[in-house]
Amino acid sequence: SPSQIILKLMNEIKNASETFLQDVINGLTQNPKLLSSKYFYDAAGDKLFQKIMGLSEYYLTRKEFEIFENQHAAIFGKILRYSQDFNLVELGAGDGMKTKILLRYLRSKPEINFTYFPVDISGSVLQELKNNLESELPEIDVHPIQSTYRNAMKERVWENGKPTLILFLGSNIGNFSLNESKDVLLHVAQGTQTHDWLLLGVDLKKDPSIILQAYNDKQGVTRDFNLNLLTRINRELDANFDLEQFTHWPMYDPLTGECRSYLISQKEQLVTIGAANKLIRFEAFEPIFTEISRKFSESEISQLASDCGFKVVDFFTDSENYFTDVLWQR
Ligand code: AVJ
Repeated sequence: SPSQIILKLMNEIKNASETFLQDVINGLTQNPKLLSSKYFYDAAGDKLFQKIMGLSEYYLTRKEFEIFENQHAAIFGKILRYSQDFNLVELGAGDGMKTKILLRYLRSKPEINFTYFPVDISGSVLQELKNNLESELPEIDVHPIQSTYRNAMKERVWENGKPTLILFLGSNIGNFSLNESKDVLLHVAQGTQTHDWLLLGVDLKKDPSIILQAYNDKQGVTRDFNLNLLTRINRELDANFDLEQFTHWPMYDPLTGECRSYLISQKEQLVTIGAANKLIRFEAFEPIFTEISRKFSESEISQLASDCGFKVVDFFTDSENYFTDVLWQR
């Protein structure tokens, strides 16, 4: 009944804000302090990330766009030879701008039959994507799923016996530690059948200065994106972070391929998290670790594939070798 649906929704919202509060308190009472980058993406964070994707320093989106524009037929050639009727699942779909190139291509082929399942933790960005596709590509069957990657792969609402192609684009896999990324990809493997496909967008190791600039743009959009996490905590968890007293500090380690972002407390200070009635103490210049954006070499990608039960079918790479979309098969 309608009232049951409303109760269920209210419960989901309550659970989501309780986990947010728990994660924030857990992270800020650890040493070193940390916050998960998955909480960047509220409505303001979605807007800031869209702005980042348009920055000249942020090459990732542009390069993946180039790969899709020039190589979509080659990418799908491999898959379509196998089946023309499949589920298209996208983990971390976001606003789906790049994916639209692929969707347009698939729609232009009358023999192809597919349903698109975009998965994202941000409800607002999924709604935007759905509205956009309804007006631009109304023939496409779209089933948005608001969920984490892990839960989506556990629940698999798309399961219908047809082959599945999972899209995991835009270097989203880079947001995890190496063990976590294996864990996520193992979940993907467990949630697929033999012969299913994964198209994984990975940022390649390259000149460290190019990487660092992508996370330290001149206009300070990435700084605002990082700081927005504190704004979100202030608003949703009744906290009182003073944004003037925290600075954005990105760094790239060419050895591990990790680009890490921190927020640095500019002085010794106390911050109240009202929703938990807790005080958090910061030392002068104490960091909060907020994000990891991992870069890989091709051999590391191949190793990751075999560790997670996939075979590498092919690498699709841009003209400068900055970014790759690698096709794996179970
Ligand atoms: C959306 C995770 C791919 O790590 O490059 C952009 C997010 N963070 N600038 C990335 C991000 C800072 C982005 N991903």
